[in-house]
Amino acid sequence: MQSLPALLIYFQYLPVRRQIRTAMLLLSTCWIFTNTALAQFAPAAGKPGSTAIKADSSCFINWASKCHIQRGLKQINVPDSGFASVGSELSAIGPASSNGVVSLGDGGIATLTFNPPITNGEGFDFAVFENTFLDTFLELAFVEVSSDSLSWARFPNTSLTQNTQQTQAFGFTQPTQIHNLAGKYRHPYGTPFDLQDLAMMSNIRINEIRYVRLIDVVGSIDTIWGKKDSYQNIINDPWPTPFPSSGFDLDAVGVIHQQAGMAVIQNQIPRAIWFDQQTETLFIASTHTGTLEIFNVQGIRVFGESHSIQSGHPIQQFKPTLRAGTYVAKYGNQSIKIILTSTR
Ligand SMILES: [Ca+2]
Ligand SMILES: [Ca+2]
Ligand SMILES: [Ca+2]
Repeated sequence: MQSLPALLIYFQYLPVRRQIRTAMLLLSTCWIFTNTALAQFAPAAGKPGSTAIKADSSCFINWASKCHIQRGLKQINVPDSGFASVGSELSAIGPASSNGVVSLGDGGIATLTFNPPITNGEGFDFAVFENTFLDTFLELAFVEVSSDSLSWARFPNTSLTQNTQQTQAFGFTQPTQIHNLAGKYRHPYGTPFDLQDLAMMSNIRINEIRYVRLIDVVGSIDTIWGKKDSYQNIINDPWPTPFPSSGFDLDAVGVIHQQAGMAVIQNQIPRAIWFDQQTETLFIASTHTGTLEIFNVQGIRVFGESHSIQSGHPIQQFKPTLRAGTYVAKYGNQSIKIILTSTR
């Protein structure tokens, strides 16, 4: 191999055009080398540079209030393998480490509701908790957000895991090879997401994220079933997993930044009932069972229903299905005036 001074002398006597071409070749080689070297993402929880956030961190100010699960099969290429069955919709509501976990199965979907909506604050805005107990046994899910539950935006994600050899059911995945996929960190650490990553998406409002959905990555490297990251690489994830706990096991989603509205009301007004005029929704905060009653301006009761408040559901919401008009809503010993502008 020639020494560096000898190479510089050689370079000096090259024609100018070849000098430019050689310099460009050298630069692009350096660029590829640097990017390959840097194409590693944040490491496992507890390691320097990790972005993992522990469940008991004070940065979490709220948790999902509702969840809808669409289960996936235990094994997507075996139609009679049955659906994943561990946990229920309740499992993903409330703080991490409460109510157990819900398994999504191959390609299963969990849609979570947040009230008040998540907003794009400084840095990370929410984090997803999965139940894995090892830094390298990772089950992954795509993360999508929506303002209206109709139009969704997926976080741009990367998997650098090799995809020529299938990761087996209890095989290993390195967190440094994964970016912006839920399930990167072991329990009780959350994988955080920054809505700023979706600032260019016109179909959502990043300061009004009412829904987050998690879609299990079908980890097969077979192109028929496999799922791709944002760069069209097939994502290798433990598969097949023909068990009741198949697929992504969702524990919780913690909120870091949320709209101030209801939080202010919650913190400053110790009311059992209040009304959000914008969405024409009643909110009931109570730790015991009570009766919600609504009266029209003539004082006639037009609605009455007892509400049992479940633990983990400190606030319930209710949209009155009444004619447009002015009413009084009563819960416990508190009453408020509500105005409905459209008949439902
Ligand atoms: Ca943010
Ligand atoms: Ca999976
Ligand atoms: Ca849970």
